[in-house]
Amino acid sequence: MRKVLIANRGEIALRVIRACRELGIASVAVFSDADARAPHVREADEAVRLGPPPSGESYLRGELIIAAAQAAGADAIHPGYGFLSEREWFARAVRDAGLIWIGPPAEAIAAMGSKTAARTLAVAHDVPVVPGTTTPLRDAAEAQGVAAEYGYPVLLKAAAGGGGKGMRVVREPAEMAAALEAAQREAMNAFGDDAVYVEKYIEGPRHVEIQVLADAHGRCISLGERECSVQRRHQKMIEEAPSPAVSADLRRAMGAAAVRVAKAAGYQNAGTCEFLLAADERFYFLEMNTRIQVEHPVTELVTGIDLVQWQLRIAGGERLPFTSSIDPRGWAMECRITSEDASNDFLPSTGRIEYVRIPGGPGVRWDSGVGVGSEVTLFYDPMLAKLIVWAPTRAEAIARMHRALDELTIQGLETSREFHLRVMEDDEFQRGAIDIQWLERRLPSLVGATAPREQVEAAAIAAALLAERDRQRRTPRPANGSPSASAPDAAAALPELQPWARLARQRALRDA
Ligand code: MV4
Repeated sequence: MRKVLIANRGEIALRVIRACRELGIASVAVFSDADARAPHVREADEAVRLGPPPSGESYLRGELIIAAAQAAGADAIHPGYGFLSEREWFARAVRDAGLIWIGPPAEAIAAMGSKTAARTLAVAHDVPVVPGTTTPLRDAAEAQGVAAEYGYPVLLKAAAGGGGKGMRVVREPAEMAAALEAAQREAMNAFGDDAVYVEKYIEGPRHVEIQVLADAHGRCISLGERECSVQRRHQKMIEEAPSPAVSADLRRAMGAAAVRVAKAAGYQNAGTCEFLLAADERFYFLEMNTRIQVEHPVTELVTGIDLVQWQLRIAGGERLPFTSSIDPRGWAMECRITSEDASNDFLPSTGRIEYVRIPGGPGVRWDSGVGVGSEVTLFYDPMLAKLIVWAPTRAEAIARMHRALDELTIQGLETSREFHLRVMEDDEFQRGAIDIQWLERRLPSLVGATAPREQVEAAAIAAALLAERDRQRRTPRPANGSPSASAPDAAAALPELQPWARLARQRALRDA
């Protein structure tokens, strides 16, 4: 493999470019008009324009992307995540065009695309799934019959689903007919397929997923789990590896189950098996994600294995040199820094990034697709960057993440930085007492909380400025002007405590 086209944008495009460079492979970026000056375009060896900003006219134009790869003389395509990464037809079209697809075979994508087919495959290979059906429900009466067998509550799910679309919790028989109709309608709208099946509803589980790597020579290993329970409306906000809820024995069992599913699907390349982990330590296979995931860096930091490099090497035919599954070392945590205002129901924020201070120091990794001058629009995902840390223990990883978030400054738009700081300060989060409902439950106290350190710092700075104003009033001003001449102005802004506190932190503490 000599040249790879990256059919994506933002941080993951940069991540792939970096892996290519380390392996001596040339890179070709693609871009929409919104991204003409984006970092991934500047970093790649070459770049090809796709079209106008909307994804449907740029990053989702598979045929155009394949033509661009051929014109550039690329011999492979890496799809990143999202966009075309899990489209069976695209994987097939890339292969049919004589290019290497850096991902699983189209057949493996297809095998995992239907949730009911994936369940059937899991059951056939002794992998636990949530009790339920594997065939589409005909009507409410049939659904009620199944629910009576497993006991309420149950969950109706779209067979073609994923991401929570077409899901309905049903707590009693009387709710069934309306819920089934709603789930079928939503499934038809989202996937063009109204097949809905039913499962027992698991209350308050964790979302734990297993990273696997499979080569083209029959070797498949687990790289352990990621804990992804801190999410809101199916958008993950914080991920970590390992999971505070997973023992070495449980890791072995879940890893073995994930490898069985992957092997049964004829899987190759990097993939992830999603599980629900119940409070009683039972785990249930949900689905397999047939792509590199946003949160892959936490696995890289605890295993020392470069997953994106291995994606490229596996696609090039190399054998995995690891003879067994890999155990984690230390603790890694990732915060997805998004352009959202957590104090305003995560309202997306847009604008030009005016200033960035990137955290650094021991154990800190910053995977970002934006920089000063980047325009953040509503065309794409609001994730600006991933802040990832490693430390020997979970408590030290949390302290390090807090320190790194504290160093981070992004000016020009609202970001999730303060939300993430509040989570790091939360006692339940610190105890690892999280599940998939935790964030929704905890949000009021998280965003309502005062920022203890920032308030104290703001008060300290205010006191210093007032003292300086008093001093200046008592001392004659030097003829050439004094550097603290602006102190009275700043002090006058005191009534606006919140914005002022932020400015005071950023300007006075940092740049003075
Ligand atoms: C479940 C469940 C509880 N019980 N299945 C959400 C999306 C899809 N991947 C499966 N999902 C769930 N399936 C049963 N039988 C709860 C969820 C769920 C969830 C799962 C993982 C991560 C976040 C979630 C948020 C809400 C619901």
